[in-house]
Amino acid sequence: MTDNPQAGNYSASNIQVLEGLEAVRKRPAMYIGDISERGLHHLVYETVDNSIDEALAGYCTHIEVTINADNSITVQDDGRGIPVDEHPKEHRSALEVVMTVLHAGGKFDKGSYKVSGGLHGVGVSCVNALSRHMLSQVFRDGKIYQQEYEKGKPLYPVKVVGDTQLRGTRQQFWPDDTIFSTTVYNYDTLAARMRELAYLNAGITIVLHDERPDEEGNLRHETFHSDQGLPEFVRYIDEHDGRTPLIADVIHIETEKAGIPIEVALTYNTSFKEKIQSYVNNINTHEGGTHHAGFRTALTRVLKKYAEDTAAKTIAKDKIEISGEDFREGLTAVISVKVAEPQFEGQTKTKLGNSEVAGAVNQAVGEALAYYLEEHPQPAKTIVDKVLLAAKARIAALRAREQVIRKSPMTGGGMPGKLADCSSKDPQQCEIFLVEGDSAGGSAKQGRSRLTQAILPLRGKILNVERVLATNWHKALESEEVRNIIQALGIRFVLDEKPSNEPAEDDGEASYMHSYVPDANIEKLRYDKCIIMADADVDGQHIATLIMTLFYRYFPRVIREGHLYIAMPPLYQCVKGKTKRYCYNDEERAAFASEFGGGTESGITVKRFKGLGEMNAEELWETTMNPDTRLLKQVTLEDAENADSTFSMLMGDDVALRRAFIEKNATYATIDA
Ligand code: 0RA
Repeated sequence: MTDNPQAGNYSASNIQVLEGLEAVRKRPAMYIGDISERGLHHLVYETVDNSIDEALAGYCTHIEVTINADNSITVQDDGRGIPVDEHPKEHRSALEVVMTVLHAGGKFDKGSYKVSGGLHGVGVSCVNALSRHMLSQVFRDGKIYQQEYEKGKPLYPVKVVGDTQLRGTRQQFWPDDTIFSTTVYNYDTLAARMRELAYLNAGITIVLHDERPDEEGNLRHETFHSDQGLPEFVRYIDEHDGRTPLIADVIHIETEKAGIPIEVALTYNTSFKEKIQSYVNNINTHEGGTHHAGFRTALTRVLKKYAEDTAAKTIAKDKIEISGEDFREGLTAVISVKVAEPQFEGQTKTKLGNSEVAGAVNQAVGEALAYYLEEHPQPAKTIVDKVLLAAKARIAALRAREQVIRKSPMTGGGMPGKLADCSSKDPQQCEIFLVEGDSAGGSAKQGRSRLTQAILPLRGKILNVERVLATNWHKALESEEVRNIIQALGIRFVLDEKPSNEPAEDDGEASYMHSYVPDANIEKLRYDKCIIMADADVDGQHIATLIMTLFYRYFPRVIREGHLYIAMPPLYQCVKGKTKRYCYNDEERAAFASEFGGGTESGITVKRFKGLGEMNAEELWETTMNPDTRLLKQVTLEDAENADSTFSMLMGDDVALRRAFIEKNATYATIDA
């Protein structure tokens, strides 16, 4: 490939193209978000999105994605194939233009407007620029056309390499390991996205293959396909999290308003959780936005009217005041809209800003929901009953919270007795460790740097919070352990203000997905970093899940603004002679063996850390607390959302699902031990 005689100066022919590719390689994060594992996976999404576009245009039904044994990726579809004829202006094959010119992807398709596309909509040329090697093949008119590239530069002009009966496009790329911090793909991450894409685009079949054998030598593969799309997606979400349906139907809305294609599916389950996932052009809008706001507005408006029309007596008798959040307890919904020129805002650029979308979704959902309620009085009554119950429970919980806050004013300087505070009062340089377990708490207190590190031990009692959080989660604030955390962190709840998260229902603004929680005021947060320190075993992970869930529900701002972390203790200590090194994963352990043992571990002493409690103060400092050497994982809203789902599932009604989860994770624990 590289020794192709034409490779030498073929690529030098277009200076502008080279400059474009160079810009991508210089600032990859600007084009694909970041260069971590996330960015690496983004290359696949970008490539698959092109095939999805071809499917949405009606020409493709099948997409095969393969993680090859060498961690290169192949994406093959059965579409029309990227055109290969000479581009009239560029005097090069259209394929070459698509592969090497930024944003050239959709140029050839006049009729259909491009709505899919990765989060950054950068085009496959970025994938090419960030790959040390790429191979494009087009199956068209009985021929196989191909071109190869290195770091985005063509090695030769598009050529015919054989005959074929197939039709479609095949892309294979090898991500550049001088750009990405890792080039190892994660099957589960890709599977989750392919599943999501299959649900979002009914009728398309996506097959994911992993050609890297697992421990037993097996190769994984999965087929993702949904006939109905969103209604099946909503069912899947509830089943996956172990929630029980409240009504038998999934309400499905598929329409177009003001030129905006809108699809929504919603249903209710018996839990207390609100789960609304929204998408714009197949991109998950984690932070919500105008489509999400329009949906909420319609739901509140229509259900409120229906409840007032049909349950007037109960509402009057019990003096119930229904609030927006009451309509969303136990609601699971997926919203998917297609917007021609989406504006993404917010911290992670996953919040839709286009104001025209709010009204369109509001109208579409309002009409369909009103119709459904009129036509289905039985499930409609079940929903209204649940809403009224939610309102009553919320009012009762609010009273309880007021009681709690009166009892222990959280504005004062009093700190929980168990807190070993740091001496610095500058939040910028302070951090707090939330440590599970008595002995680890003790070692942490001794081993810490007193100036900047505070320790708050959490006793086994934190687990009592669990049941409350699962059943009547408003009441978790009454737990002493939770109050200690709130007090230590300096978080304040303001009682008298209308919670800032409950937007005027029509404005289409400020609609965070998580805003059904009266979010805490964190202006007075006393620590820049709040670090969860728990064992790497099943129990430790359980506690970490619980604490993340707690933060996610009560103080998501702490997470959103990047203050929550998880400490990552090492798994091993490797010693050879006088050299001692902590290894945080198996790769580091293997690297130590190859560096000091010539590839074997004979002569190397490997000590496995079983838990934080086993380390003395000095070890704990050295391995887990010392800011210069430790490994911390910053918790993202996505992580916390997943923790919340896991938590709900663990505490949910589905015993079989819970057992399967525990067994799966317990297996890892035994393999580890
Ligand atoms: C524009 C025009 C035509 C095909 C495509 C784009 C196309 C692009 C990709 C990217 C991945 N798979 C794809 N499949 C098709 C065809 C126009 C024509 O044949 O008339």
